[in-house]
Amino acid sequence: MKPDTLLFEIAWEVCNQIGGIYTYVKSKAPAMTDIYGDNYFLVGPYFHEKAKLDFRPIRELDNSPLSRAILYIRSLGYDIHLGYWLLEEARPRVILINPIIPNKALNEVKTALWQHQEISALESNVLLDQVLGFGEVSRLFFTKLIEETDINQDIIAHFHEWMSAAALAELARQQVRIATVFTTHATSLGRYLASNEDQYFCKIPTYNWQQKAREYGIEAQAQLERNAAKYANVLVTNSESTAAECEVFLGRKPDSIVHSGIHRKPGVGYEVFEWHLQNRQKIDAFVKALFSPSYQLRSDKTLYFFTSGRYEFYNKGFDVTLQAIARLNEELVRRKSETNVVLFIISKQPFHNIKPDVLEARQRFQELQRICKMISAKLGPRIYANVTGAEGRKLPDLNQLIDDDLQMTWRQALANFKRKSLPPTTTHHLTGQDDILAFCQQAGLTNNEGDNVKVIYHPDFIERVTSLFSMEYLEFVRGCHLGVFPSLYEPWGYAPMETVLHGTPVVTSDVSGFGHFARQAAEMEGNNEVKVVKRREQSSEQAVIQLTEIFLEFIEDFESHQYIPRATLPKSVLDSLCWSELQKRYEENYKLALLRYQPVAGLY
Ligand code: 1S3
Repeated sequence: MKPDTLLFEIAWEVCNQIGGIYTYVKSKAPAMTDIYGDNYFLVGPYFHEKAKLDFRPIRELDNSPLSRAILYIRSLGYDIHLGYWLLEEARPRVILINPIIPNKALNEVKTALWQHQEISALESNVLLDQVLGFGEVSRLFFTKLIEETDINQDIIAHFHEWMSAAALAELARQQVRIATVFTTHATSLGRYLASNEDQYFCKIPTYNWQQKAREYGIEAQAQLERNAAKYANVLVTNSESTAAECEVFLGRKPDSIVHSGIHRKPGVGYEVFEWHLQNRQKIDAFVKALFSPSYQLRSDKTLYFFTSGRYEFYNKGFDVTLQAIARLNEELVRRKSETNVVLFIISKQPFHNIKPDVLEARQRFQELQRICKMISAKLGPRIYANVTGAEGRKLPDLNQLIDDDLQMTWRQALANFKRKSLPPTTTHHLTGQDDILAFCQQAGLTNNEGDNVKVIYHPDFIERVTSLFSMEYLEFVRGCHLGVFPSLYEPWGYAPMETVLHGTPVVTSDVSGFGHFARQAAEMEGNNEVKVVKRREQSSEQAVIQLTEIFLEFIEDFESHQYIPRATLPKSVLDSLCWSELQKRYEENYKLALLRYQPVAGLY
């Protein structure tokens, strides 16, 4: 590849976290900026509230072709931003495009879509309109950029998922001088069918994509996705099972399968255990803050389970996790077990605000911690001062050492730290009905003192700055005891992968690309760290039974002190999942795209 090749990666989740593609672009950026430097750009949608978190705009544009293309787009009245994505490990340059365009322009886009690709977008929805708006502005941007650049300069546009790729077919039709790669991380039909059709995976080869798209009301979306796959110079996906969907739903066999990777190998051995302990203490503090005003929950008898991911209740297996956890509770209560489990559910749902009760409990707990520190600071010297000859072996009566002021402060802090109601099951006030909350209510998972299982639903992704835990997501993962991901549809599966790679035991499913891969690799090396729930051919009920058994086994190991708190994967598996390795596969695909790209007339 020529050293001055420009590479653009376009994804709906750049600076916009929704699901796994966010983790994909974020974790890949450091490797890509290392290789391409200033010639590497990420392109995503501009949403003001999200962009203000970690996007730093570049206000002064130079006279480069890229700046000229940006100024041109602005002169057309569209909203486009150039800046940096402030990631921990890299600062990739980012172009954010406001996907909301004026109605007149949107209608023209829809007319062209019908005329050139016979896709009807009349029955639109908010997402589809935004996707088309984003597509149009990105098409104009790339077209102008090519006009402004030297004819010998290679330019590659790598699109991810249908939402970012509405421009792709039109760029091909207009023979714009740009090599294109399309990576589909899932298929639209797969997302719908997996949770609505029995035996979905067995039936994939029999489906008629058009009929199913019509049935589920996603024709325009499915057609856009199909055309992106059809007209990309190279088609890539992330696992064998998504490749099978591509052939049936997108009408094209992928040129290559590249797994989704991680930035760098996490630590191993003792340090992993240390990190677990440190982070677990932070989770302990959060749980204490939430539960102690109602009743005591002993940290040494409590296990932290969690599930996380895009809010797809059935696809991500939230239903199976909740049902299994409810059965686990019944069984632990029946056994009069002393072990408690707190299940955290981390996802993203619209909410009004964090519950004031939760913020207050956290603040009061911090106040209590401060007072405890103050008491110990005062008590220490008083204890030394009371050490005398023969009596020195006995600990003095501590109550005698606490003066009235300290007693009073302590009592006041405790008095404030009481609540008559149960600890909340959700940390935020949600804006609407929610399947997770509805299930917890109906199953009686409402954090009663007599129940062994408690639930904390955090309907926002964890970021150190905004989250209630005051920790990064991966620190939270490290502090937990078990990650639970019995997905029904999971083309790859970042959440289970990141969990086990950061040393936390994990349950995934046999439909997860990662689950399948890890199991195969681990079995070869006689390693059994990744537990797999069967979802491909088993009913949900059978999956619930299997998961409940896995939970119980885990707890029995914990109670008999046989539980090994940290998980590992074989080194060969870890190495092969780093972007530094996987990126080489993309280099091959980029070369292929450049080779294949040639402006052929009469493409349509
Ligand atoms: C998709 O993100 P999702 O959570 O919507 O892409 C991820 C990255 O390739 C993949 O891990 C996941 O299974 C897909 O579902």
